[in-house]
Amino acid sequence: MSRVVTVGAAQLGPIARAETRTQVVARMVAMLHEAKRHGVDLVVFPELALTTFFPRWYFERQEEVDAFFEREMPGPETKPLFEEARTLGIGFYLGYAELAHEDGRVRRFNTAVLVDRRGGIVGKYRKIHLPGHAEHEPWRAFQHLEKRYFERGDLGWPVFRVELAAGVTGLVGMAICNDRRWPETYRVMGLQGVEMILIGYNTPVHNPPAPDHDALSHFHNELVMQAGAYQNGTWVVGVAKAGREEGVEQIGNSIVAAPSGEIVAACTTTGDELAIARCDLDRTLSYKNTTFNFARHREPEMYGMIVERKGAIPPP
Ligand code: ING
Repeated sequence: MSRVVTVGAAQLGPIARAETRTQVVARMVAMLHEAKRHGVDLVVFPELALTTFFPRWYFERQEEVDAFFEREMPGPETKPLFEEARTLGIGFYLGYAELAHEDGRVRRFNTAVLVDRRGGIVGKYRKIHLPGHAEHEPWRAFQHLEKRYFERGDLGWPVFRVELAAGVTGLVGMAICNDRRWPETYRVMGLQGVEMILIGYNTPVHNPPAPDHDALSHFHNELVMQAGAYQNGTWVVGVAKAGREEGVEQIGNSIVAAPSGEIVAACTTTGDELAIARCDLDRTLSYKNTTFNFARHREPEMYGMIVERKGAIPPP
């Protein structure tokens, strides 16, 4: 018995600030067609895939920031992507900046949606781990103002039961960029039986507060997703917005990690590139039923500190 979903990690190269959503959507539609030629069922695009990674800049005026946000999904410029995907029978993950009117106020999230093979939005996730800082820090070569421009996500990490390929239904979850560095992200979905986690990211090579980590950016990228996959018996698909974008070098290194933790597909450029993997969802079972049989082996009574304590408190 096997339940194979053919996945396309659709890495995007740089998106210039001046590039329009229509131009970016055209690049994505071209990747959907390449994916179709290779029998791909599900395509994963990066985080904030419709615009340049604008948190690298400090903006005085909110209107300048809001120009990077979507007020509806799909909207006029993204509808062609949804329609083409539906025509091709391909589902996809799309990261974008969401501006919503909820609870009587404007809310701004770093969001991803899961669209099924019929072009319908079947899942939404709003980024919970927002890295960087909230105030302008001119000492940095470039800013990372996600804590300024986005609210913390309020949807948790839901897992969705979706028909991912003809006759193949699977349990899919989503995360965004910095989420992938935190084990809790994977475990919350693992505790819902997740079989495939989709993660888009924009990761600068250089991290101003820790330049000594720069040389390890690929190692850390792979380490966290391989670990998350293995420790929760799930497939993990990580997809970059890559390359030198408005003067900032961002890693590519998009990968597909199997439940074993092995990397089974990878991009090797920093441009628009499709890495393809045949993912048998039943390969999760040998991990979920043995080593990581949570119901049999976990000891949550001993884990209280993980949710009760935010920062580390060493002994006196
Ligand atoms: N980007 C980066 C990420 O978590 C970062 C931020 C870079 C954190 C390097 C630590 C080291 O991949 C986003 N968008 O979260």
